[in-house]
Amino acid sequence: MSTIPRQLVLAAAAITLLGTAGAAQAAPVKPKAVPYASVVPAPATVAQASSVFTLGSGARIAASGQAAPVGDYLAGALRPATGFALPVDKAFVAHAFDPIQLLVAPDPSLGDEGYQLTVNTNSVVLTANKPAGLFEGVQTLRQLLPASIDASTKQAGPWTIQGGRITDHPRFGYRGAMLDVSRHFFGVDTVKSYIDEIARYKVNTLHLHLSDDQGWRIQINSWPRLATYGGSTQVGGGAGGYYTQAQYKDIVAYAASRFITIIPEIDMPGHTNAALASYAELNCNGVAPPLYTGTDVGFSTLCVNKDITYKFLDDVIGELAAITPGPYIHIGGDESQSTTDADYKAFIPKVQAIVAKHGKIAIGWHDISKADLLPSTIGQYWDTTPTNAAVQAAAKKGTHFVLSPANLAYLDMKYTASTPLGQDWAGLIEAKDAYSWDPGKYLTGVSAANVNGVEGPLWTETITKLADIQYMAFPRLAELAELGWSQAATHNWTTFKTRLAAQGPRWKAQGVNFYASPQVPWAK
Ligand code: NGO
Repeated sequence: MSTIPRQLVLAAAAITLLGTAGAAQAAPVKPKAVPYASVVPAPATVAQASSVFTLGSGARIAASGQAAPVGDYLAGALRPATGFALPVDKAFVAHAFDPIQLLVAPDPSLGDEGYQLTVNTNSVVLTANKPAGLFEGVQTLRQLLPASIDASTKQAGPWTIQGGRITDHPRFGYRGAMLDVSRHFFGVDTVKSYIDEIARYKVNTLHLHLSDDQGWRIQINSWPRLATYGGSTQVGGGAGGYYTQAQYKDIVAYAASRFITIIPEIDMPGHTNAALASYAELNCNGVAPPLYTGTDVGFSTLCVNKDITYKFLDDVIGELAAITPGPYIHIGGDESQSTTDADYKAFIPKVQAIVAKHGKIAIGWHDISKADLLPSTIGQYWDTTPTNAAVQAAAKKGTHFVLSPANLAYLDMKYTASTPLGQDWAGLIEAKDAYSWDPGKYLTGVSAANVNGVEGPLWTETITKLADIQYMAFPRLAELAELGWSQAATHNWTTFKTRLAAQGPRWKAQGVNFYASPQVPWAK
């Protein structure tokens, strides 16, 4: 990892000294730029030079063809704090006079999300094999500007970027966050804000936990009471809510414009009280239970032996698949304590078949490993110990996993005993703990080749607003994103905590309510 070259620091110090001594011809002081070593997640290859680029008020951004939407996004990100017009030049393929150039050009070595960023005194050139890579490169570029770039109002500048070259690509293809919108409901704007914040750390997946005992949060036209009745409350008895299909599509499109795939989850066969309360015929005894606003788990189950259950799931998954362009439908499958083992093992294959019929790949909490899995089905590991016989057996047959160990990756765990929000059943997760594991080596008997990546779930039994989401997610989601993106060789808490520290002023500028862990030497 490079830092500011020592000679540059010394030269700057010498110039300052000359200045105070009142020297006649003081050389212009090079503006201070953000060192490459403060980018989170750490890029794969970094070569910092001594040149510095300064973004001027007349700057244009060249971004034509496939690069154009990313150019618009970059301009939108930089306009508020700079106050510059930053027109996006879409007419040329790399306009040589535009100081910022975004280019999609075939380079398989960069893969789907890799990019190369080259900065010298006169230009910033970002190239990628795919638009997604360009977008991830833009996140790096934003972090190389002073933290005040993230303010929503005009700031002073100067808008410097350290010269050099970064070549980057991710370690894992799946880098996710999960938001539980069932225990407490969050509106479209809150979800969009969270999408914007997670995109900064190259997170590319947002899993929405759309149903649970306490609330059903997505309109299903063929079973309308799921949302209108099943979505009418939440933990503690508040009003709840649900997304119309139009609102869900809006979230999906917004996420896609940030290169984030939405994964909708309908939890089953347990965690289904909201559905069971909405339609009596889904219950084995034909009686609908009351709505539930507590926080117990494991008490509900769909009626595995009724045909109507599979008609219901076919309708729900069919409607959801039709409005979900991403490849996955999450089928939950966790904590089915009220379903017999035999029923569970019969149920999971049937649901996988329904998901496949609608052209999607099933993901389920790792509990599904005890059932027969389709080769494409993915497990999401959430236990607190790395050894699990059913998971190992499934991996041996080829199942891939996304890792969310509850004692390392759960964003709803408290940081310390005095954290006002969250739970502690899986333990306390301070900043250092969240970084203290290697996803490639975590699961006993499962090779890194079977690990698709990581996800930070935020369960919301105690979380009621955006500021709470932010407080639990940051800094830990940025740490998890680094474990997912950065190469194993960069893994080092001592250097990482300094990089993480550089995010503090950025979150402040963005108005993000982060937890200022005493383990991190936060930059001012
Ligand atoms: C568990 C449980 C959820 C809880 C969460 C709270 C899983 C996969 N199922 O994780 O219902 O909300 O813990 O931390």
